Formats: sequence, structure tokens, C-alpha cells
Amino acid sequence: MKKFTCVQDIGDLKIALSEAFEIKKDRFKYVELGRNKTLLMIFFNASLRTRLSTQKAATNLGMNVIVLDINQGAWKLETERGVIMDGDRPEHILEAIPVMGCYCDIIGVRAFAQFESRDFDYQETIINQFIQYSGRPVFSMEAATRHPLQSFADLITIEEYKKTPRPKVVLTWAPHPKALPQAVPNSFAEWMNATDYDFVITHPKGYELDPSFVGNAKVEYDQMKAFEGADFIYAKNWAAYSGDNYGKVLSTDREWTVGEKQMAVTNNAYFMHCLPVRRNMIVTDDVIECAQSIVIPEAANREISATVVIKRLLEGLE
Ligand code: AN0
Ligand code: CP
Repeated sequence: MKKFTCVQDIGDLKIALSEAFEIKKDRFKYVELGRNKTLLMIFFNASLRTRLSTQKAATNLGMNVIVLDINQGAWKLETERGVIMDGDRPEHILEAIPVMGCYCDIIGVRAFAQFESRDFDYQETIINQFIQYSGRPVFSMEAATRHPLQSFADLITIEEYKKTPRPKVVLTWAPHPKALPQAVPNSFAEWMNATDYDFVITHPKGYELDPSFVGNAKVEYDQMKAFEGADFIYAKNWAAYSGDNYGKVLSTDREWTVGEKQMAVTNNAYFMHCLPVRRNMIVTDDVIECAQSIVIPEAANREISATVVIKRLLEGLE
């Protein structure tokens, strides 16, 4: 594998899942693979899980790891070509990227949507520059439109907990005070659409995702109706995608907060969320603490998805 930014990059999901379960049984099985190889993790945004689980994954594979927070201790980077650099950004990303590539074998990048321009975000301008100019295999640690390490961990988790071959999985929008990217829901939809699960998306009007991510999913505007008979509830907030509302918060209606009322109409569904989660905005204390909440094992699987992905990238090195 040469890069990992979307579901297509991982190829056959059954093979990827069997590799994940093999690694879960013995996470140090490939500890020789990364000897004397260096992973560079670049963060343009904050992180708890991605930072820890990806570093752990790289050490499972015997690698050395360097972590750089662009906004803490590095030069501020200009990202647009042609800009006269007389402002507060002393370095251009077009030099910074190839320099970073000199010190490592593989690069992980976290660069969220900035909500200034939908085109800039949806063209994946930042991570694509890393792919183009670093000379190294690059993987996404959440880019502008997708969070594939999260979605892969979500898939592993559903496979572990499902009781029927084709579970009903519901992605629900839930309220949040600040504008959040569409990367997690886009990516979750992309991965669910690559399975044969019964996949439903529910959100208030105005929160339609990019149709290319929605694909063949059923969209149901009535949250209670969507939840009926569900085996998995996957909650997430996102800001609007459509037109002039791109990046805006249109609603903070707490009727959409996942609580016992909604969970009662499901098929005793498991509750999932990528975390971090705002309690009593996205989900009530009672639901996130209940026996059916699998947010912690879901987060634990981030180590597994990252180990599979970095292993594949190591195997693809020339
Ligand atoms: C981020 C998001 O919604 O994309 C990261 C989630 C993994 N969440 C926040 O910024 C709160
Ligand atoms: N789920 C996730 O990616 O969490 P962090 O933002 O803490 O890395």
C-alpha cells in the first residue's frame, strides 16, 4: 500500500478484517518489520486517541516515532502558492513537506477541514500536498473529508459485536455547540457502504452530507423512525455541508440528543461514538454509561486499525 486516505486504499475489507483480528491476537507479530524505520506524525489539530493509538501501533511494529504539532513549536505554515509572505507565516508548506520527508519513512497527517472554502477542504488540499511533495507514503489521521483510521476501527468493532450477519447500523446527527467537520460521518458512511449492512443515516433537514458519501444509504429525517430495530447507533455531530451553509451550525436542538427514549425503540442497540464526546449534548450520561455503550472498546480498536495500516505501508516501501 502506498497511501491510506480512503476505504479504497485498503482493498478487500474481508482481508483487512482478518489481518486486524490476527494482529489483535498478537499485536507484536510484525515487530521486526519496522526496525530502523521512522514514522513522522504531523498534527495541525488537537488529538488524544489518534496520537496515542498511532504511536502505539508504530511501536508494535518496531518503528521509531517523531511527533510534530505544527501549532506548538513549529513555524506557522503558509499553505497557498503565490501568496506574498509578508504576514505571520514564516515558512511555506512547499518547503516544509519535502524537508519533513527527509527525516522519516512514513508520514501520518492530521489536518481538519478549515471551513473557509468548501473547494479547498473537499479537494483535500493539505494532505494531497503531503502525498505529492513528501516522497513518502502518507496516511490520514483525519483529513478534511475523511477519518479512515476511525472508520476502520468502527468496522472492526461492529464485526466483533454484531449478532446477525447483516446488522442495522444507524448514523445519527446529534447537537453540538461548535461547528465540526463532516470527516467522521463521511468516512463512516463510505466504509458502511462498502459492507452489506443495512445502513441508515438520520439528521435534521439542512444537514445533508455530500451525496458521494451518502451513496446508497437510506436517509430518514425522523430520528425515532430511523432508530426502530437498530443494532448499532453511531452518533456524531457535523456542521452543514450544503451550499452557502457550508461549515455552519444550523441547529442545537437537544431533541436529537441520544437518550433512553430513542434507545428504547432499537433492537437493544450498541451505542458508538468516535470520541471526544460532549455529554448531554450528543448523548446522555445514562446512555454512554450503559452496558450497551461500546465507546471504549471502539477507541481501543484504533490501535488495531493503525497497526494494520502502518504494517501495509511498511510492506509497500521500496
Ligand atoms: C473532531 C471532529 O469532529 O472531526 C475530531 C473527532 C475525532 N472533533 C472535535 O473537534 C470535537
Ligand atoms: N477519535 C479520534 O480521532 O480522537 P482524537 O481526536 O482524540 O484523536
